[in-house]
Amino acid sequence: MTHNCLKVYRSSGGGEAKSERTLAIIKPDGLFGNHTDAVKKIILESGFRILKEKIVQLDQESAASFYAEHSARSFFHSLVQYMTSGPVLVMVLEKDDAVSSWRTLIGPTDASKAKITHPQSIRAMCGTDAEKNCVHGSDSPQSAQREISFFFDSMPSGVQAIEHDEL
Ligand code: RTP
Ligand code: MG
Repeated sequence: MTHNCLKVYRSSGGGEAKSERTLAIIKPDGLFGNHTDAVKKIILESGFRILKEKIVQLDQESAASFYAEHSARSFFHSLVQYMTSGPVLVMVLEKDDAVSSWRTLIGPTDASKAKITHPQSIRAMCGTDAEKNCVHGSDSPQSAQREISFFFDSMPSGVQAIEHDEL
């Protein structure tokens, strides 16, 4: 039996490290731009384990549901259009402090600013602007649990899984 937000507390020579899971997405611009291999290389070299992955095509209802917290924002409609413009690669990543580690690795939301302030970040590498920023990362352990469940437990009917050779 697996747990979506499993935390394993263990001794690590003086401190406690917690193994944690987060949801990462390579968004349509990342897939279209052939950035998948480069992003996955960074993920693995940073010590994450990719526990699960699949390519899916979101429809408007499922994209809106995934980003429901932003439904009142001016950019919401455009965000839904963007996230449904092509397939996305969703991954469950695991390592100590996975949520914050992955957020640090991807960098600021606005990729155009990330190119200046965080040039080593993933969004600086493959994002474009405040919307088309190549990758997603859960913003808290609670969000990670919801988002992992969204894609891997109760797949909404508007999420179309696409054949993936590596699985
Ligand atoms: P994400 O959820 O995708 O990991 O991104 P985030 O936490 O860094 O940013 P968030 O505030 O949650 O926004 C979700 C996504 O909405 C798009 N966005 N567009 N046009 C805009 O001003 C704007 N602001 C945000 C981005 O695709 C952002 O990742
Ligand atoms: Mg967010």
